[in-house]
Amino acid sequence: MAAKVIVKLGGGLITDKSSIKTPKLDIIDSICDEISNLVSSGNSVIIVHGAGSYGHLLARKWSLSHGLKKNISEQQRKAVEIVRNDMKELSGLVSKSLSDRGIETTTFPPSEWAKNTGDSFKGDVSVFDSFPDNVVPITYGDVVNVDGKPEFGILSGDDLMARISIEIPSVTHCVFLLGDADGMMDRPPNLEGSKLIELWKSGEFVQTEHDSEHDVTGGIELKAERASLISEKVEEVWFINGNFPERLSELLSSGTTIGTKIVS
Ligand code: IP8
Repeated sequence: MAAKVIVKLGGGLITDKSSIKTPKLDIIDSICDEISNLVSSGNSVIIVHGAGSYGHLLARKWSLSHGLKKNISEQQRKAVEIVRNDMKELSGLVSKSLSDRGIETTTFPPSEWAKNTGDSFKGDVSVFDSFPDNVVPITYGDVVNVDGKPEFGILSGDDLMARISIEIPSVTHCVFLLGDADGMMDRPPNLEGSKLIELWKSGEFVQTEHDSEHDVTGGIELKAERASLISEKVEEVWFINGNFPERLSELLSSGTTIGTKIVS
């Protein structure tokens, strides 16, 4: 049976997080190879991607996730425009890679259709379900307008994943592709001896580490929270190592792969 898959390309997977606007083009291409295989086999795919060094570094420098601050408002407003344009550029790299593989895409910049942050943001996600199976809609974490004094804030791709997966009735698989681990690990992946958790239930303890130097959104903790919310509705919710995108096809064809399955 054909699947409807929503995939998040983590920002740390498709960019070098520590170096401003540094895309990992070979990784983007290898993921797009895999996505084009999935689409050619009759599955439908929706892409959400993170910001990595196209968003987090400037957002952190100008405290964009905390909204407007009087003493730096001018610089912040400039930074908002820069990040929005940079995110369009990063998204353009993903859509170009897919179009090089013969896959048609349509991109929805959240700054143009979403308002407010967190998973209760305002915005109609039903549009992501309005395409033929051979067209791939793309959206991403972005700086969005926020009601009231803050004026703007950061809407994470993880919140978009939650809303799209929960509100589109036919989603069969929701996959978070990670850049630095095979799935959810029992302690930070850079620690020696950290082990893959194959099945993770919301509330089970894991020792995590938040990269606040590079990350203005919630890192693995936010992903885990949103994934467990999604797992109440979608049967197959997974964290997979995006450096091995072929694991996506393996998951679809055999029902399992190396990674973490999130259950409610
Ligand atoms: O990387 C963050 O989105 P995420 C968006 O999906 C920006 O959390 C602009 C930092």
